[in-house]
Amino acid sequence: MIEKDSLSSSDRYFDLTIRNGRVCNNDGSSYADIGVRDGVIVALEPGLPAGKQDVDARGLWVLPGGIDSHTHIEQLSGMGLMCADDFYSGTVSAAFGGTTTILSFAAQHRNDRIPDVLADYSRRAQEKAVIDYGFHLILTNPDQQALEVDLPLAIQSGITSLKVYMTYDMLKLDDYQLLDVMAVASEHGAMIMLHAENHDMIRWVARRLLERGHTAPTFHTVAHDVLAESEATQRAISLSRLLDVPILIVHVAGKETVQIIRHAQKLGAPVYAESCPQYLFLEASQTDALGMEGAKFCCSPPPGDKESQEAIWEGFKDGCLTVYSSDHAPYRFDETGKLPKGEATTFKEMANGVPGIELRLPLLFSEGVMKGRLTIEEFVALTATNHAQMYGMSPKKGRIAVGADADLVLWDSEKRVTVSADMLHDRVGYTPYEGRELQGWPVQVYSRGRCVVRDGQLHVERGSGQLVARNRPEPVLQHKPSSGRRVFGELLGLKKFKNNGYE
Ligand code: DUC
Ligand code: ZN
Ligand code: ZN
Repeated sequence: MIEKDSLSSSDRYFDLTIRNGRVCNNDGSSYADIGVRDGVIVALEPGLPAGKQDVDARGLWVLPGGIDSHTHIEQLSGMGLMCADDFYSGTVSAAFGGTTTILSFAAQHRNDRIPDVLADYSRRAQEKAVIDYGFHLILTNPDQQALEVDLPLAIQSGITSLKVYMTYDMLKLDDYQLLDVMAVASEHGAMIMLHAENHDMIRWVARRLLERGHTAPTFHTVAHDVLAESEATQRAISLSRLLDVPILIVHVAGKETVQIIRHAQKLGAPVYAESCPQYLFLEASQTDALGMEGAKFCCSPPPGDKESQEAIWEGFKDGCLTVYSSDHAPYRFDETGKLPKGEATTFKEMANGVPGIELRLPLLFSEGVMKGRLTIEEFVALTATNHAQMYGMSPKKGRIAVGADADLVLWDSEKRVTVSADMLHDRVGYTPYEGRELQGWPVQVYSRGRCVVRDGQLHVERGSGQLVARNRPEPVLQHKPSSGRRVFGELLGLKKFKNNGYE
């Protein structure tokens, strides 16, 4: 039996205890104390003795650290624009918002070799990150070397997810290439994340708009019609069903897209989906009267109308949408990002994306949990547990449990905050959520038992984050090849990932 609180702090068994808080996971909550040694949770029960560092969490929720599985950090865009956040500022900002793990993108440009890309991003993150991190590969050149050598090696090394684009001149893969990549993912066990928008619809509409002088940011929304998203999503799902391989549609915006995904899921297709704060809390019409300022709200796909917002809420509630990520795309409102040609920048030339890494969780806590749209368990699932499962980080990440990393966030559900760009820790300089009143805030943040944020201060060093070891995604491991596609797969020599495949 461990001695009680009278032990001197150097004799205490736990390095850290968090006591008297209400601990919540994706499947329930209870009052329990948490004991941490060497960065790992080793005890979880009421009545633990104090550790060397003892935190009183009375009156607070203790939740798993947030996992943000869609962030763009220190990434060069296809248009050659560099994000404003590097792995230091991006991870500091994430931590202040209650996130303890990010997955970011290692972006291949068409002439880059995949091993070089991965090595480059890993080196930069290792030097700067203050919380744990991992990478998805953005694949833009699925040539023979990539398909036969580099991708299989990357997947085996733990890069078990990759993002591919169906639009953007510099990034886009055609359907044939998408099938090639899906076949590799199926054979080696990786999750394909798809940016699903119809390239030619966008290109055609954009040209007509520009020819008629409609260049302002608000026309970005017109060019990216909701049908571009829903058509491409339907097509991506058909391609994935042809090969019977799991996919995840990222940054879902529109109601029709949610309906298409739900329909496919009802048919038993292994289709997963993500949405983001901008599709719950921003609206297309917000850019109408803003002139160039509208660029601060522009991302792809663009936010929809009220009905689409409702559909995203419903999708989160009924499990159609599995992960809630920021899609933090930090571009400044100047020539480095949103305005490469100053006031003369057209909607086609501005950097795409909005910042949100720090406000992702407070927005959902306030609007979802505090307003009764989500239970706190659903909040935990959408912000942490499901990400860990989706990207092969369970059981170390995403839950408060013995054996898991001590990634813990103390939430004060009474604390009220008015959002302003000045209080945030990214390097963007604005937020599309300026002036919002939020209730509930992450007041203390621990990563592998290290206090990262407390009393509004950062307590860890640059470079103290670690690369997260990643297994294959659970939806990939659990996927049972459909018997209806077996003969087809055998005829084409499609090998399934060995753990559950045909062999
Ligand atoms: N896709 C993203 O995932 N983020 C920003 C812009 C984009 O097109
Ligand atoms: Zn995208
Ligand atoms: Zn993104």
